[in-house]
Amino acid sequence: MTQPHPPIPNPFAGVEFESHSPQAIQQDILSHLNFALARFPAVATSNDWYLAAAQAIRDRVVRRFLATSDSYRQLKSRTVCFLSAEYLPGPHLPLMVLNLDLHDAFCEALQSLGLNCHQVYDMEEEPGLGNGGLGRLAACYMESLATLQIPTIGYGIRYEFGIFDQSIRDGWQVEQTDKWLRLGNPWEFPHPEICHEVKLGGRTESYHDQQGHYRVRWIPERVVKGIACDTPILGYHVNTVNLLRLWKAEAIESFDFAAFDTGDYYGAVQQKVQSETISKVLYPNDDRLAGKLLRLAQQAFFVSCSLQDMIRILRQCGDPLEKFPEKYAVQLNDTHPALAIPELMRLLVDEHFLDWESAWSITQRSFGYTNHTLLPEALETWPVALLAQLLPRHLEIIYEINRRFLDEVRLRYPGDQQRLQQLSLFSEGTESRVRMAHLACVGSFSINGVAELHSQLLVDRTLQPFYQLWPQKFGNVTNGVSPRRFLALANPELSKLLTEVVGEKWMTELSSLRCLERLADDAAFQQRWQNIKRTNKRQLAQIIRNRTGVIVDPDSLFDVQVKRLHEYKRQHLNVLSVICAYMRLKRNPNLSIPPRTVLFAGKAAPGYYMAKLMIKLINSVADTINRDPDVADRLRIVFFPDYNVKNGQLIYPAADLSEQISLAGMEASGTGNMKLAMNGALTIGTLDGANVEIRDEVGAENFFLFGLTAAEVQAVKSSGYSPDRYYQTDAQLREAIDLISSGFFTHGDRQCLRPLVDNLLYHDPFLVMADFAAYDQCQQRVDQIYQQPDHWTRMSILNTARMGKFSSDRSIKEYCQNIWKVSPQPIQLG
Ligand code: 26W
Repeated sequence: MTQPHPPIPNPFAGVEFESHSPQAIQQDILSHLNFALARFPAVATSNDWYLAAAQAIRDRVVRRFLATSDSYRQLKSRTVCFLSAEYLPGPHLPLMVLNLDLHDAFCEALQSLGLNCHQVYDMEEEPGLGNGGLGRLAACYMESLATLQIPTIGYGIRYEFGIFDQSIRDGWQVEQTDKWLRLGNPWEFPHPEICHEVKLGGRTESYHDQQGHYRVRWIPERVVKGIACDTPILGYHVNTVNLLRLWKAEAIESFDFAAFDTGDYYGAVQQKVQSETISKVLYPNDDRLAGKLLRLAQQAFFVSCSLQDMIRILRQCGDPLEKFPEKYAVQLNDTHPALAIPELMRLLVDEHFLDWESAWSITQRSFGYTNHTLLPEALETWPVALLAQLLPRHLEIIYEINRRFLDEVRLRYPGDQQRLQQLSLFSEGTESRVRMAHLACVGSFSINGVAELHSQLLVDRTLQPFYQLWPQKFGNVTNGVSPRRFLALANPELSKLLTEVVGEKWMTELSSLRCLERLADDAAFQQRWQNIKRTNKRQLAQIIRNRTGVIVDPDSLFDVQVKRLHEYKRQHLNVLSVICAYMRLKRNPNLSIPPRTVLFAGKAAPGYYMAKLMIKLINSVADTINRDPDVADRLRIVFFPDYNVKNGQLIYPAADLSEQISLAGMEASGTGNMKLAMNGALTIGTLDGANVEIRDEVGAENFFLFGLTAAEVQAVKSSGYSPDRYYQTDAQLREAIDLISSGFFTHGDRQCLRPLVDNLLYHDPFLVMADFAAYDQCQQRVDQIYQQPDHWTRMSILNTARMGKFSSDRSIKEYCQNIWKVSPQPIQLG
């Protein structure tokens, strides 16, 4: 442990050493280019300039980072510890510049060096340390927590390879490894001295200590070390810089000298390689559990490092372990970090010698659990055999938690055998498994879903028996997104207009955009609104052309479905309706519908065959339709490759229509729906996830609703669903499906898309066929209204005006008040 340093006077006290003038920034950039990168301007590459510029900005962030850390050392209030296996922060530099209020000075400084700030921003590789919604939400929350000046540490894994890069070859997805660290990461501070050891494998042994207490020790097969890699998270126009601490796995010794001495050089190095493997790569699945030992090791690794770190800090503050729940609110971002519950028990009982009851009381008062999915196949369960192999002590602890929990249940519901089975942390099937959601429920004081409907379905279905036991634990916090990133950075033109109307306050009080309502019918304002959308669409059209070769018309309706590829999200429903529109146009070239550009983007999990086939379907239909001169100026389809935060920021501002067409009851919340609506896109969607609340806010008349409700879905399924009925009775649907089957889109190949068609005809687990007619009709209403620009623009303005609720600031305030009981701690710069 580091010794506290005797106080020394602050050498910078009273010194104005941080200037925000363009000249000072320019000087700093040059100085970093010279002294940090050992380069001079004449030979500097674009990446050198990016690194030097980033470091100049970083200095200003670090000053606030240190002030924040220093102030938190004396903190008596609670710190939020956000545990998430995934973070998708997007490019850091533009956000840091915005949050420091340095945009103009920074661009001017670069200009005087002959550089353009957008070209410099473009050099940054984004950290793709997540799959989709869950990881991006974690990043929005970290940004809002800093903006709201809440002491926070985000803990996670520093994957060396994040989510794969996607390209499209012959219509199929091709995955490339993401090498985000290749050119250096200026935002990361590695702290090898902040490290914790994590045990894995082996066996346990019981013994009696000197006082005669029964104790257990774990004799691991191997031990790995986690090194802290810190990224500063700056709030908007505040001095707060919170900490994102990601753990990198290393071997405890670089070489096993015993093996080395016996001449087994490779064996010696192997151990090092094996240890480092733990944080090597992100699992690219967001649909089902890859029942992989390595994934379990990742989860155990990062929760153990994080909890040991919290205990270290607690000790450093001189507080006893009993203070843990007063010092920390630990939030579990889904069940991926749920092993934190047995791990905290293990640390308290085995390593710090607390008795079980005290340890359990500490644990239960520390954790909150957020559920992000209702899909049964995405609810994590781990085979007992796997846990026994990798985490034998955790398994014992989980058994003990379960034993005591079920005793409680027996007292509450005497003789109710079925309830015991429903609630047990273990499921009994062909192999026994641990249900991680149950573990999270039992070990937490708070359980929440991420949208009203989702939280209701948790209570009514997925976690119903837990709700009956502890209704007071349950709540809802509807997701939100950062208006700084998804409006201010993504859509500078619209932001300027918003600031002109309401002032800058919309950036932190998004509800203030309500005053736009009074301008919704103002012709001059509408014109400006349309001009901005049009400019954004022109820019996106250019990018689409550069990246895909497809030429799209900026005056067409930009219809956007961007999200992970998944059957429940129903990209194929969209495609079927596009095919129907195509056929209508072929039959009747005079059809009065506006030209449309249908844009898709998203990654498919590499092992998810149907999702990959959906990408192939989209591209096949796109190729065929885009090549047909009959519809050349009427319909275009684009698959925009490599959807990530950066590309999302290019797409949202240009969208007219936002496709949120998941089967009701399947999408926990959605957050793309919020980003798009904020940017003035109108939603076509089902009553699913946060769509329900978006529609409530913007008004039913400003939302294109279609489809079965969650309750109707359940009724259809339980009365025996037959997709074939729709094929038989709906001539248009049949024609679209037959066209795919005929090989029309696949150069005569009738086999290629067969599994997708068969799945629709004979299984259709997500009721594409049942919702088709309603969707297709709804799209025709969209066409009609788009042809009335005043009407459409009014709806668009009202969407942006009424999205206040969906700022992540609102979500975080609810977590702070209702769950974490924490309050802002402003930071003064010394
Ligand atoms: C075990 C494999 C696995 C991996 C990741 C299963 C499930 C996940 C995530 C929970 C999937 C996810 O990202 N869920 C999304 O979370 C968002 C933020 O709350 C919601 O907006 C989305 O509706 C939800 O799908």
